[in-house]
Amino acid sequence: KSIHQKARTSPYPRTKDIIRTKVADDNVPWKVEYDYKPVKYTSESVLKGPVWADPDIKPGDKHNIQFNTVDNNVNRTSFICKYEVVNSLPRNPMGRTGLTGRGSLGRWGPNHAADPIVTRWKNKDKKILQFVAVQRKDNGEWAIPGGMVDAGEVVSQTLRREFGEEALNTLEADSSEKKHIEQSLDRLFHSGTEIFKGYVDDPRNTDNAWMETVAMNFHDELGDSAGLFELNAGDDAMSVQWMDITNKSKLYASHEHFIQSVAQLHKAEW
Ligand code: RP5
Ligand code: MG
Ligand code: MG
Repeated sequence: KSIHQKARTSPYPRTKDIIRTKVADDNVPWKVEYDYKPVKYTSESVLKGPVWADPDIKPGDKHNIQFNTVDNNVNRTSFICKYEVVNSLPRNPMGRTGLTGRGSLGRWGPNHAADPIVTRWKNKDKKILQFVAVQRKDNGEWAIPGGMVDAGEVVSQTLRREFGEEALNTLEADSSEKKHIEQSLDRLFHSGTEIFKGYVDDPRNTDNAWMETVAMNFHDELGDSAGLFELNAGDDAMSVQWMDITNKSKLYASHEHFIQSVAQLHKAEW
């Protein structure tokens, strides 16, 4: 079950008619040779060239992106390995996805994200953990309120910023609310535990662009800090709630896997 699944699903997110070329489990690894003809897709919003996106590259084109290194404030290294660059384009180290181009991802190669897993106990008996979950606007799935690491940003900033934007709606808060929120965030994000660092089986991944993340847990043991937050969905989240962590949770991308590790860390029920 370690090979990517969601990265091979169709239709491609936010499209109706972009259907990935089928890749059988056995054909996922690049070392398996066969007549592979993936479909090609990069979304209009990426091709328009916003700040968060790289320029378009055709196979074989000359370009000045430096892969497998930090290039112009963008981390293009992978947590998994030194990835291959074939015909000018980076190759997904987890194997084929049935689609070339970038889909809706801005960066060629790894697209780095950060996932803040904010937890509290449901009851005084400390059996069931809850985490702050958001419902994603793009597909309605429940997820950790994570987001992309901006150019020049450090991961600790991304974790805090994305939690603020998606779970507390800081983008629409007035300055006094913002000040209050920032004080609570100072306390909560002061110390966290790393849960995961690596490849995410994200439905947006392609043969040439993929998600990688650092997931960190920020836990409110006494229920007197994060536990008291006034949750307010914002930015790319349409709702937000404290969600019980159970083995029945169905979450976006590889997020189930991350919350399972959090349950284990705190010896909570699963
Ligand atoms: C997932 O996509 C990551 O784990 C993170 O939660 C998220 C980042 O993308 P956006 O929320 O910015 O779309 O792969
Ligand atoms: Mg966001
Ligand atoms: Mg997000």
